Amino acid sequence: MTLTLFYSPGACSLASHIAIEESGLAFEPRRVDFAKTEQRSPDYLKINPKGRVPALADDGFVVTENPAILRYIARKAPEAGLWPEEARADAVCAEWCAWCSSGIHVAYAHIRRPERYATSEAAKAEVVEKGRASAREIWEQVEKKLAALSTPWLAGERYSVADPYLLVFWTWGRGPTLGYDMARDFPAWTAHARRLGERPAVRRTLEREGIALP
Ligand SMILES: N[C@@H](CCC(=O)N[C@@H](CS)C(=O)NCC(=O)O)C(=O)O
Repeated sequence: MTLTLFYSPGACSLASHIAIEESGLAFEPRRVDFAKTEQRSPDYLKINPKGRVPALADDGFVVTENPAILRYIARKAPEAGLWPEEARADAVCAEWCAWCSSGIHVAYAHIRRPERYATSEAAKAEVVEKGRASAREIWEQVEKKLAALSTPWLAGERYSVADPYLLVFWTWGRGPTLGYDMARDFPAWTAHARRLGERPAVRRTLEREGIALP
């Protein structure tokens, strides 16, 4: 087996984990235990010196960062059709992946990881407070985009890697940090998450990570 996906249950690596499960490629899922800070262990830092998940190792070649891994998986398994060919759908898929990575995820990180952005306790508290406002705003922007969507999936009639990427943030929305009532406040997003939850590959991955279905 040449492909190994390093993930941590419930982390943003869920996007790459679902995508590789969808791809049909043979892979080994390797859990990185945050409780034991394995992401900063010397062995893991040899794989990803950034000390983060996900990382995908392919016969000595390592790729990190969800958007890059998602694209790599889609290219390795073209028959699975996980990245759109058509120019506009391609752009929409890339747009969602970029937003997930640099917008939605980062807004959330201000709440969960204020120590990345400030030093003193007072400054960290401000980062968290601002992060809460930004997260709500960005969650509402996602909801608005999904409510206006006329297709079942983000990039059109066909499922793409952008869909499981967005699912990560739906699960974080209902989690203890944000504690949103996703079904009540974000119904279009919840309908999208539930469509994902009907896919066998998504169900298998959520089960492996111990995450409840949407
Ligand atoms: N931009 C990266 C973000 C990766 C990232 O921040 N992963 C988090 C989990 S969601 C992590 O590994 N955190 C471990 C830590 O901060 O110690 C990506 O999209 O892959």
